Amino acid sequence: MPANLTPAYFEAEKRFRASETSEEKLEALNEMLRVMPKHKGTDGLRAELRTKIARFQKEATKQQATSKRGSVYHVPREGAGQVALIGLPNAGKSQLVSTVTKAMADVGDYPYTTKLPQVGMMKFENVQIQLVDMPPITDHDAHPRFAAVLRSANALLLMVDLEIDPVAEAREVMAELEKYRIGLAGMKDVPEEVVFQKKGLIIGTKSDLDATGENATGLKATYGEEVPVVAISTQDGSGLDELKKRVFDALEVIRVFTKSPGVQANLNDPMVVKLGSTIEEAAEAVHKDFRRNLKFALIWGSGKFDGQRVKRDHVVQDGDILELHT
Ligand SMILES: Nc1nc2c(ncn2[C@@H]2O[C@H](COP(=O)(O)OP(=O)(O)OP(=O)(O)O)[C@@H](O)[C@H]2O)c(=O)[nH]1
Ligand SMILES: [Mg+2]
Repeated sequence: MPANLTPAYFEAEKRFRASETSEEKLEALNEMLRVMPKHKGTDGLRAELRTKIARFQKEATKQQATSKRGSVYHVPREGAGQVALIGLPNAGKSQLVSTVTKAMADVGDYPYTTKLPQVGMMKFENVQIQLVDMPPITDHDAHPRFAAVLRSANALLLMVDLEIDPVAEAREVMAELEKYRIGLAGMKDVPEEVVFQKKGLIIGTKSDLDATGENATGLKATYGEEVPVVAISTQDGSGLDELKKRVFDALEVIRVFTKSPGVQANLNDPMVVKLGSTIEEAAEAVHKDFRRNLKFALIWGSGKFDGQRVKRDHVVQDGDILELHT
C-alpha cells in the first residue's frame, strides 16, 4: 500500500536531516509523526519513527543533564511562547526588552553590548510571553548554540533601526539568518538552503528618529505583504501595544479558561493551547488523565449558546470558557 506522504512530512524530514542537535532532530521527528497519514501503508514507517524518537529523546535528556544545564544558551521556554530578538548591533533589541519587561537588559549606545541571551517576560493582556534578547546576529564569535536558540523559539523578531536604512538592514539580517538555514515564514524568494521556516515579525525601531516616517513606510512597502511589519519607539511608546498583539498572534496559540460547575472562571488565568485545539486537547493540557476520562464538556464562547454541551472534537476558540466533566 502506498504511504501517501504529504509535503508537510517531507518538509519535516528535510529539517530532520539538516538538524545538528538531538533537540532539533526530536522536534522534526515528532512533526513527521504528527503529519503522517495513519493507515496500514504507514504502519511500518510510524513504528520506525517512534523508535528513532525514543533514541533521540534519550540522547537529548542525557545532553541536558550534562552540558546544557546551567548554560545560558539553554533557554527553557516559559509562558505562552518564546520569542527571540535578532538584529544588527545597536538595533534596539535590549532597549525593547527592558521597556516591555521587568528584566534589566544591558542597553548601550555602542555596538555589541549584549554578550549573552537574556530573558524577560512581556505581559500581553492576561498572558506572559517570553522575550529572549540575543547578542547581535553578526557576532561571529557567537556561541555554537546561537542558531539552536533561534530555531527552537516559537517566533522571531527581526529588529531594524528606522533611523537610516531599515530595508538594507533587514536584508542583511536575513542573509545572516540564511547562514543558519533559518528564514521567516511568508517571505518570497527563500533560498533552497533555508529549512527552518520561523514565524516572525519585522520590527522597525526608533521611529522617533524617523521624523517623516518615510523609512517606516519604505520598510512596510517592501516587506509588509509577506510578514507583519511594526514601527515602534521605546522613547515615546508608539507601536508597543500593536507589537504585543502581533507577537501574540504570531505564536498561534489561544487562551481558554476552565471552570468548575457553579463557579465563575478566573479570567486572569488562562490556559494556553495551540490554535486549532479541540476540547480533548484542551482537557489533556489540564491533565493527561483528563483526556481519557472526559465524558462531556460545556462551553461558553464558541458554542451556539452559553453552556452548550459539545463533543470532544469541538475546536475551541480564543477566550472560550470550558467546564470539563469527567
Ligand atoms: N531614540 C531612540 N533610541 C533608542 C530606541 N531604542 C533604542 N535606542 C538606543 O539605541 C542604542 C542601542 O540600543 P540597544 O537596545 O542596546 O541595542 P541592541 O540591539 O541591544 O544592541 P547590541 O546589544 O549591541 O546588539 C541605545 O543607545 C538606546 O538607547 C528608541 O526607540 N528611540
Ligand atoms: Mg543588546
